[in-house]
Amino acid sequence: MATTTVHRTCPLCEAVCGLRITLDDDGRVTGVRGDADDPFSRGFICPKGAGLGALDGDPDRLTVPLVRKDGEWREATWQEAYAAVEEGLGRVTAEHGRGSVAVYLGNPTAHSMAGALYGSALIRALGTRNVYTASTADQMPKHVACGLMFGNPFAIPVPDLDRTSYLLMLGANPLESNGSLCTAPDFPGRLKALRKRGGRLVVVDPRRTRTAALADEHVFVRPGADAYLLAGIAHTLLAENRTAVRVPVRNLEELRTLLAPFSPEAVTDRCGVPAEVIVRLARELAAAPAAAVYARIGTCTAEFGTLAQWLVDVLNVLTGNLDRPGGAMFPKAATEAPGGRRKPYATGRWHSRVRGLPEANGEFPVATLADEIETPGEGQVRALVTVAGNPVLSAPNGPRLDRAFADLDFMVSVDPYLNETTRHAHVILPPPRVMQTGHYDFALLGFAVRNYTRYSPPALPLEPGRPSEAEIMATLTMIASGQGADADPALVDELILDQMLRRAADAPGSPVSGRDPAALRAELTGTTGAELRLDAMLRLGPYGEWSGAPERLSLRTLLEHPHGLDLGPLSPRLPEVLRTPSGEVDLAPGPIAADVERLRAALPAAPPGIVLIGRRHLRSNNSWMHNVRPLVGGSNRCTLQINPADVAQLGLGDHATIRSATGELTVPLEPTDAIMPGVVSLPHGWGHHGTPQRVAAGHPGVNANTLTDDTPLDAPSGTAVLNGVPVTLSTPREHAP
Ligand SMILES: Nc1nc2c(c(=O)[nH]1)N[C@H]1C(S)=C(S)[C@@H](COP(=O)(O)OP(=O)(O)OC[C@H]3O[C@@H](n4cnc5c(=O)[nH]c(N)nc54)[C@H](O)[C@@H]3O)O[C@H]1N2
Ligand SMILES: Nc1nc2c(c(=O)[nH]1)N[C@H]1C(S)=C(S)[C@@H](COP(=O)(O)OP(=O)(O)OC[C@H]3O[C@@H](n4cnc5c(=O)[nH]c(N)nc54)[C@H](O)[C@@H]3O)O[C@H]1N2
Ligand code: SF4
Ligand SMILES: [Mo]
Repeated sequence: MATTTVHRTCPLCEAVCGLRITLDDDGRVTGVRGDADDPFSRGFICPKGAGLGALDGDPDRLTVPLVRKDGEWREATWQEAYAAVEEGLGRVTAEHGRGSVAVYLGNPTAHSMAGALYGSALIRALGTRNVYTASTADQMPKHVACGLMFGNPFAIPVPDLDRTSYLLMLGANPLESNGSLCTAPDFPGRLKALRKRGGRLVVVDPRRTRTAALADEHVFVRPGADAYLLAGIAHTLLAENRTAVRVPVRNLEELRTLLAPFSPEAVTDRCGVPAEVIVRLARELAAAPAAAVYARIGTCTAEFGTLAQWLVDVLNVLTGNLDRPGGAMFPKAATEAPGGRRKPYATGRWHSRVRGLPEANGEFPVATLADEIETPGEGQVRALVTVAGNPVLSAPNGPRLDRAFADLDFMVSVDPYLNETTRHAHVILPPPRVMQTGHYDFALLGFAVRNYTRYSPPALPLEPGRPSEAEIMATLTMIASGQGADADPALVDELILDQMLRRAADAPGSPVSGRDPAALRAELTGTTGAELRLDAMLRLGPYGEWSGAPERLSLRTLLEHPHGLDLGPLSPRLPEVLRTPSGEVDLAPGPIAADVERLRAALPAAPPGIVLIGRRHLRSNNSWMHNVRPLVGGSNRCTLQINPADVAQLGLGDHATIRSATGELTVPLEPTDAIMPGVVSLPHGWGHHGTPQRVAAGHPGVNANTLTDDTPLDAPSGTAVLNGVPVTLSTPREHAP
């Protein structure tokens, strides 16, 4: 049988690896390998990428829309499904107003063109403030910290992995996750290269992970206490006069005052790291020729997540490593929008109805979505739109959301699967296969450790009448804005293009200043609205054809380079990227200073008994790859890791009942001395009950978010506390001797 070979970016995680994929005559994927000609990933591939064919061809993926009436699912045409959405959303907004519709955008929207290009248009068209995403179970603390320090929540420095000589990594396990907010294909190889060139890697984690095993040093930390450890390091740098600030800053003296209570001796009991280790880490960071501090999910979804993220970059600034090669640097993405005004970054511009929680980046905490659905009154959420999300398994107190969703008047989900969340929808709109979908990493290339760009056009055409996910999103936008399901979805793109080009032509310093927007529009190429918009962003971007940059990037250039284009190592970008009113890095912004008071107040608190944390597995991806046979089984299991000393002390057998403030589960134990005593770890994304996903149903596991509490939050960002959850363990009745 004949085969076709295509080269495309893997859409499954943040590492953006290039893949070489073979397809047979029927369009089935017959083989997936790393793309050796991709200048960034250079042939790297992980088991998930290798399983892309199985995922793409999963017979349990939906191929037509489903509509649910009187508890019965029925296959529907696209016209019928859209009409049902129009009726359902129309009914709820007519009765309860636009604010009664909530929207939840899940993790894959950060990987898809549809999510990047139409997510905010849909939100605007819905005209609601009930906006929720996976970010408040993830990286929102980093956005808030960077918004306050740099004036731009998306100006997130990344470790310059390939040139650093010292990397202090906290709460990240890239040997399983392949990296996050640090786009680096072959992260494991890049870490090995760091050590090979004489650099030092220190990993801080309550578990001795595979990443920790590869490091020069592993430091155990009490869950949720990273902010204390980082404050202790910063305190030491200041106390020992080991600072070398090289960027414009304000509030250095204020910082000194804020950190005064957090000497290594003061924080050691709270974070579980010996004072002499804290002092040594500070001295090593200060002495390294180039060093970077990098912290991820384990430090974000924690009680003091925003403070930890702030302290990470405080350390990068104090050691002179912010914005210098080998330190923590700001990438320059090919689609970065030009310009941007200086203005104060603020959260809490509006507040949630029930708990009065501040918005951050225009979102409310996902931890309060159930409150907004369950609590009657003016503004109660009665309808929900979910796109690429599975909050029943991914949000804190998931079972409560499960019950709340069952009570909605209307719900529509854009998702390829009927799963734990979408089973509550009245309409499911399935996007087409990965191979039928164009791919550009608008979000992730902004966090890449080398400047790089690559576009993957669809490898296969759509079946006649089948919309792309971009068209599904554009149609939902049309419905939400009142133009109706029959309106041409391409109008959404034309409207956005018109605004973008007009703004560029009007901006005084812009490379196309004074040009006719219609003439600019006529220069654009692309076969879809998404491609036209990508073309416009590339041309206006820092390497763009219209910007007069030597790379002269446009969609055409990217199509001519199917393996991607290297745009060089990261280069210093300050003060250009700063958007603070002062034009300086703010080391002690007001909301941070206020939250430090919370940190100080909790300093003497005795650490609770046993606490729960999460973990990831290389062959898993949040909740939605457990139906791919090659990826499940073996060590990819939903077990509770526990230190053997705790097993003995609690007299446990091979299972335990684990209880928290919100729920209880019975789980198989996996004793291992790789985890600290007093800490247990359960992966999230499991608990597959009541879905027709046949492989997943065969090994359901349990929903770790039964145990995570939706009440405590990282105050400044509204992020859920998924790590460091107090629990108790006992022998299950049915397992008692
Ligand atoms: N294979 C795989 N890859 C993935 C995903 C997946 O599910 N599977 N998910 C993707 C997503 S959505 C994301 S956001 C990224 C996340 O990418 P990473 O941030 O690298 O995530 P994890 O692998 O969970 O590593 C987090 C580590 O934090 C540790 N930890 C827990 N609590 C604490 C704490 O309080 N302090 C410290 N210092 N450490 C703590 C855990 O033991 C764990 O080793 O991964 C992405 N990639
Ligand atoms: N306890 C605990 N909970 C956690 C975490 C943790 O570490 N511990 N991690 C948190 C993190 S970092 C994250 S990002 C969240 C993730 O939270 P969510 O985004 O809510 O959950 P996912 O499991 O990623 O669900 C993705 C959904 O998108 C669908 N999907 C896949 N591809 C596509 C596509 O191309 N288009 C569309 N429309 N849909 C698609 C899948 O079928 C699935 O239903 O979970 C969070 N929850
Ligand atoms: S590391 Fe991520 S991007 Fe690379 S092949 Fe694996 S899943 Fe795909
Ligand atoms: Mo995430």
